Amino acid sequence: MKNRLQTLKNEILEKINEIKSEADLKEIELKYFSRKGEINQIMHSLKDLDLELRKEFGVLANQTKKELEEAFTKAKNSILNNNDGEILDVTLPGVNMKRGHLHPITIIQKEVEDLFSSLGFSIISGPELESDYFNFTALNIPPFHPARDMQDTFYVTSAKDDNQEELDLVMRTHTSPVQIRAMRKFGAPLKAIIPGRCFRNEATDARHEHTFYQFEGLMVGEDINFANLKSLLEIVGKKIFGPNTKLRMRPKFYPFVEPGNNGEYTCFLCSGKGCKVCKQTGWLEIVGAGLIHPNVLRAGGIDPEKYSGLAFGFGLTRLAMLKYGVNDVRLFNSGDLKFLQQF
Ligand code: FA5
Repeated sequence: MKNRLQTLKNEILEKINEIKSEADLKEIELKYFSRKGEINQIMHSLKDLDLELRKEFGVLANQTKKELEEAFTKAKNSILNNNDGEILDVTLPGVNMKRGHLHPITIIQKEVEDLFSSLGFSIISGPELESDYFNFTALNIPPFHPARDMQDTFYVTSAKDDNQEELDLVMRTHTSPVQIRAMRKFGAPLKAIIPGRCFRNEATDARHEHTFYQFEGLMVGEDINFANLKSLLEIVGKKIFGPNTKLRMRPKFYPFVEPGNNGEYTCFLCSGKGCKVCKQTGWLEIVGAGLIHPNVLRAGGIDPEKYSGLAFGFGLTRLAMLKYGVNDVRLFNSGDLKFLQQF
């Protein structure tokens, strides 16, 4: 009995090693592992043995059967899946991948980029960690000037520039420093917009975030004037808020423009009649703008006697709030899927 068992074991292991196809599998399964297969026949014949022998061979036979079944299952999986042990059912339906979509601020940014590209503007970007010089001084806001108080700033430990000189770094408070970088890099004439992230040390509330988006517009050339600025801002307003939108410009001080103004559009919700969104005024304050100050042109390496320029800065995050009727700016950075899935 013992010999018969050992011979059968050797024979089956040899056959398992030679399995090459599903047909081989079936043949071996039928011959050895089926209900009437040779292994079961041996197991069956145990009952004819004496009690003592049955005990001894019973243990051995069960152990051999288990070993052979495991070897066969492994060979079977390997043939069926061509992949050690893992079962692949190609008839199962695929897993449906959830697709994301653009963030609402990116949607507005792309709309604005499309508009300005169609008007011949380039789209450029600049660093978010900026030197104090580009963020303030070059924009006609010298150190210790009270105008620095208009933007509460995150100052960052100073670093050294390429010439090993100390640099004071700030998280840029607006996209305006890229005006200087663009003028230095491309010279005049120049037409560009600069969308990007800005940072201010704000006590945050429904309208103020520490991290928000702006987009800057800049046009430098001969005879650029206030009429050019007004018509550009009118085009943007009509594109974003609808064709009946009107613009009004009221004086406002920004050190880097002269004259400076605040651009306001008729409220898209009440068409200028007065409502909650425009605080009953009929107008929405959206954009700071003006003609570029001669000192700023000079800092950008451009001769103010020959060239003039216009510049404007929109709060992109505020545009998204108005367009989508979002009443709290902090939702945009919250990562809250219930909020984001609405767009
Ligand atoms: C500026 O930042 C100027 N650089 C804009 C400018 C550019 C003026 C070129 C003239 C010429 P101001 O601080 O007003 O200006 O910000 C512009 C817009 O950014 C605001 O109207 C507002 O929409 C948005 N903004 C400012 N601070 C925040 C904030 N904490 N959270 C969200 N949006 C903000």
